[in-house]
Amino acid sequence: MTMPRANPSTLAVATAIAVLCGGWGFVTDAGRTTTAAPERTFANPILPGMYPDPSICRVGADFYLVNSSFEFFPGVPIFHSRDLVHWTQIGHVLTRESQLNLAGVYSSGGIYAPALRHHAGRFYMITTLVGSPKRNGNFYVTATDPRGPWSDPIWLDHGEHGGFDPSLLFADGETYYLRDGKGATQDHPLIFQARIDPTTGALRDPMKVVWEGTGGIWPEGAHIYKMKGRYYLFAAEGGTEYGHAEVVARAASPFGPFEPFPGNPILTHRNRPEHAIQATGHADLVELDDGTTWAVFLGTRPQGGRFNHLGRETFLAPVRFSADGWPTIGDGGRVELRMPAPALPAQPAPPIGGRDDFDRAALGLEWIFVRNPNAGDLSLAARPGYLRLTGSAATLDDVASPALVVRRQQHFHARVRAALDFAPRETGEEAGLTVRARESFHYDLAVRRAATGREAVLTSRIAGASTVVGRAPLPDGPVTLEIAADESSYTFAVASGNGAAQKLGALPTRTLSAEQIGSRERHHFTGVVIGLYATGHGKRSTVPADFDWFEYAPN
Ligand code: 6LW
Repeated sequence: MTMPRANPSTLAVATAIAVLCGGWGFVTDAGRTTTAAPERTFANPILPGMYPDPSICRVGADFYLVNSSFEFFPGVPIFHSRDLVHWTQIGHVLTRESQLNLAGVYSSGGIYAPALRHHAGRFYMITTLVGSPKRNGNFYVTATDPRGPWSDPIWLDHGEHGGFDPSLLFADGETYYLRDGKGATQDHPLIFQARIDPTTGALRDPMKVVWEGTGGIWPEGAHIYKMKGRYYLFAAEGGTEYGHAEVVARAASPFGPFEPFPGNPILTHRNRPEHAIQATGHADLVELDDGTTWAVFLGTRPQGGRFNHLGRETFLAPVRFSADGWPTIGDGGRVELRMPAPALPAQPAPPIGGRDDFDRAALGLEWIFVRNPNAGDLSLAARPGYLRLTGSAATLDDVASPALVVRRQQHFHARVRAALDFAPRETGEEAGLTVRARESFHYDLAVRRAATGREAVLTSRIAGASTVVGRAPLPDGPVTLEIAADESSYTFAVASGNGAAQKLGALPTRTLSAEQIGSRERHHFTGVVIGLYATGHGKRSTVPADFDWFEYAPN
């Protein structure tokens, strides 16, 4: 498949960055040095780790943002910010099985590309469920409080098959429902739209093709906005990898005809192969009271060449409009790891990571499960101060709900440790720490029982084949499991009692990259998660695994 040719943007950037949030020290005529307010900048990505397909909305001074969540439960993390830069997770949108049943959903299926909107006192989150043996398609849920509860799904498949990346526009007293749908070939879907009744989801018109994109593969992630007296249709194109881009078209009517911007794409790094940020696209916009417009979008930070293992992350950049009303994202479509910040009072968010002593009644919002968890596999109450996981028959290799709780790896450099009290009685009973990309790709640092006694074992599972990389006998008693991550490798170690950590081996990050996995599997849209697990390998464990604490320390 040929990637579309790059289309260099010819748009002149009209607005100087300094106008947005400037200030420089300068020497006055009198020789005194006056220091203006230092220029405020922010660091991209604004949400590091697996947070792709961001969608944003504003309610007064508050911003809310959601991301795709794939095979993970609860689904669709939701964040709040007041400065667009610092985000605090306030919950998940899909928290009940009646909203999200991931049984049988393959990894990198599940929940794709949500869109978040607010209208007349109500939040709407619309998304697609992919790969369920039961029911797939587009649906939305609503809430008056973004922290929940959110309603049960209102399905929008209307008897039609296909369609993904849905979005909503509330304008003109109407609710416009936009989504991808069938095109001439699978990788050239078309963008369809209809008006719907927002309370029932009923279509008020037949779905109609409103745009075909500019010719690149996978026109997707489309959103339509009413801005500056016109309807602007933004879409991603070029596939979600290194050819990714954002393009724009506009029309006088919400159903078009849409005129593409001659300077498209308005965001891409496909011509910057050496840049730290790659694969930029899939943007959503928000307008501020000061008249500025900002985009959140996905991007990756590949390591060691073109290998990204943290997944697609959320980035922020200003949107600038030319004199004739065409928008461009960043600096003529280019974005940076550090950019001038929005002119909003800074509102720092709690730091990412730290130690969880499992002393609270519920797990923190950073913890997620692979598919809907089985309640009997996990308890914070059975042994106060510990997270108790009881291994079920399911293993980490199965498309199932193993006794597994994970968090995203959000930093290239991190030290992850867990204290485990586990005395397996039978062969096959195992518990430990895993670095997971999907069922067929993960690294496990396990405690288990061998014929000779208890041991720590490091196993690498690559393309569905498991290899023991290191092992060490373990005396009885609690152990500390440790993973030291850097850009290129994970180093695994175990310590028992107060003893020194013993290294079991190091494994490459590259093997868990989207590029390496994607070359062997149908899709790989996710990034690495790290977490705690237990399994009985085909039968329920006779003893639980008690985790005293877990620490994720970026360094
Ligand atoms: C998302 C779509 C995409 O729905 O990946 O490749 C999907 N593009 O826009 C999952 O992130």
